[in-house]
Amino acid sequence: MIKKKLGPASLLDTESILKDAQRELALPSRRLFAKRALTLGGLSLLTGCNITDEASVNRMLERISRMNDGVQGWLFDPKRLAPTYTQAEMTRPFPFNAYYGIEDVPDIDGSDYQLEILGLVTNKRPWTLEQLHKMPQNEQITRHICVEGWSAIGRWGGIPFSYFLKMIGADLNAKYIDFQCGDDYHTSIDMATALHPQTQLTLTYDGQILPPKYGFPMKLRMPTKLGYKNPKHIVSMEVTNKYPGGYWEDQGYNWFGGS
Ligand SMILES: Nc1nc2c(c(=O)[nH]1)N[C@H]1C(S)=C(S)[C@@H](COP(=O)(O)O)O[C@H]1N2
Ligand SMILES: [Mo]
Repeated sequence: MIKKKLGPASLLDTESILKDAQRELALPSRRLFAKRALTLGGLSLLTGCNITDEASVNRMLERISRMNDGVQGWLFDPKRLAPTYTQAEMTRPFPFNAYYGIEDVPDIDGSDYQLEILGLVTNKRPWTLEQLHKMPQNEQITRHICVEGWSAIGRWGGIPFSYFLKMIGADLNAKYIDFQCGDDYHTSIDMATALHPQTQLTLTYDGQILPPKYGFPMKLRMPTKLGYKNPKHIVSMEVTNKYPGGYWEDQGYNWFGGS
């Protein structure tokens, strides 16, 4: 653990705080740092610390250093619900984010789309969008938190993921679910999160078919996880006991990514 010596509270040395946080997060390279600017705002969202003075900086660094997957998996309480909001509180426009610019959002044809199911599942038949839209749906208005330092409230509709997993006969004792996306993204989650009541196979945004920029034809929405754990443009999912990693996770982001 690093302890920082800082000057007066008003003179926080942002650069050196970020450098220490980067070291604690084990972010591997300058390349990643340049691509994903780590900000003080992002760090305070990630750790839940309001970074205002020397004591809070140390608290934040301590929290980051404790952020290893083992401890966070243990901290996870499947009964804890993320806060929900009213329609009036929605963020408009809801921000777009990806590892590329909005002009490169994948153009996926919904008419011949099929969601592929792989791994430890009894029923491996793929699902068309029409079939998915006929399944039971619910809605949530929740906050999406991105580690880059912004958060936004959106209204999402779709299939409760626990329902979907049971329906396809997924092995609910398996450890992980990996999601491959229509771009070159993938991320994976633990089974407890998959079964969380607010984890949703999302088909709509604000009552409309999910627009391409937010992940058409489908994303996984988890208000208990940071933005990068919420895969957009899902084309296949695999239930597995083999640790799958993910696009950002393989570059040093914390796998658990809880919020
Ligand atoms: N397929 C895919 N999913 C992704 C990403 C991506 O680049 N590709 N970026 C992640 C990150 S870091 C964030 S913050 C959210 C952004 O979702 P939004 O565009 O709906 O705000 O998508 C997540 N899921
Ligand atoms: Mo993000």
